[in-house]
Amino acid sequence: MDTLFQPYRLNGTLTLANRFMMAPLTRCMAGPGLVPTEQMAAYYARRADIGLIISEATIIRPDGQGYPNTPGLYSPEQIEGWKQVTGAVHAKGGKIFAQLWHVGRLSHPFFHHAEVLAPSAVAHEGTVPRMRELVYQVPRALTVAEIEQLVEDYATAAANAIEAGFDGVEIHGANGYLIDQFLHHSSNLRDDQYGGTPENMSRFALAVVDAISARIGAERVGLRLSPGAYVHLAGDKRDRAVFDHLLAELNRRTLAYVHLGIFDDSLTFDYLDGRASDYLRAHYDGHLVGVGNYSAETAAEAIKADRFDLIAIGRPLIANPDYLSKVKQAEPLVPYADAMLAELV
Ligand code: FNR
Ligand code: 8K6
Repeated sequence: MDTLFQPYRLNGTLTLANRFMMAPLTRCMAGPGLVPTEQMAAYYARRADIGLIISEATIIRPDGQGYPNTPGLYSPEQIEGWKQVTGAVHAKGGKIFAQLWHVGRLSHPFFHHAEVLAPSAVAHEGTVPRMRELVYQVPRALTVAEIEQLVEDYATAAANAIEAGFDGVEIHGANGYLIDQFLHHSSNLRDDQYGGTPENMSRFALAVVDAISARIGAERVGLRLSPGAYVHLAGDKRDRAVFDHLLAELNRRTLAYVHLGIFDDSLTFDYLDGRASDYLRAHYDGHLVGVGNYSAETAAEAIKADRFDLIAIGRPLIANPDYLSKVKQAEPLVPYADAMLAELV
């Protein structure tokens, strides 16, 4: 357990106070204009003793929205709002990255009165959570020019994050959202340079990584990935070759870290020969962040067994703003319950 509380050097720019990260947690509490609020600043500041906070997923532009009241990073007002958050976290000695998000086909015109865009015209079957009357639509397939514009918009949002005082950004490439939709065969049916082969299917993710790295420095960039499809899209055994290629390419770059996107890391995937975390460890050479139903104890065991380097904690940090001090002092934790999502504590 002691190792978890020791500082951890990510690179020449970033050393974390400990090996805990706050997992990105959508809370749907942004104010009008999708501007972060004072309450959000106080919520994050209460958790500033965590080595690195990853913000709730934050949309890079209006058509990236898929849930009500998720914050953005594209307007001057949003940048100002985030300054309160980053300022409050820094005042308590913490570090915070912004998670950059576009939901692709999981958007709905309800939010932005524009088209729903995705790699291919394949709908996700279902309805928007918390807004069950909204059925997911068949998206329009992006043109190459629109894909290039999206890459540019990700880079602009990353620059906005730095302007807003964030220590870096985590690219949300996981959980079946836009970037992940390019990486899986069930949602990417393209036959141009963005589909059809592992190299082509990885192209968008790598273009976003490279554009953001060029803008703010790779040492300030993390990437979240879900090599095992488990939510919002179906897996396909051919996806394995896509992630093999993507991770080999990422090994030639120097990102701050790769972070698994999953809810429960005990899940196994046939086409990954087991857990997604073990697959990432075997194929990615850089710092790896584990996540998914871990306690501090089970995380410490996993880190000792060299299964990953850092641990992201999600639901327990919703239930326990003082998670770190409780764990340190071996005090009991308040169990998480979905009802806690109604309030920012
Ligand atoms: C999440 N998760 C999530 N993941 C992500 O990449 N971006 C996000 O905005 C969110 N939002 C979110 C909201 C809520 C309410 C939950 C419960 C989860 C997934 C989260 O980061 C994490 O992977 C899981 O919660 C698993 O970790 P724990 O909770 O078992 O520690
Ligand atoms: C990423 C956007 C999230 C929007 C809010 C989600 C609220 C989720 C409540 C979480 C409960 C966790 C249950 C595990 C889900 C497994 C996924 C297959």
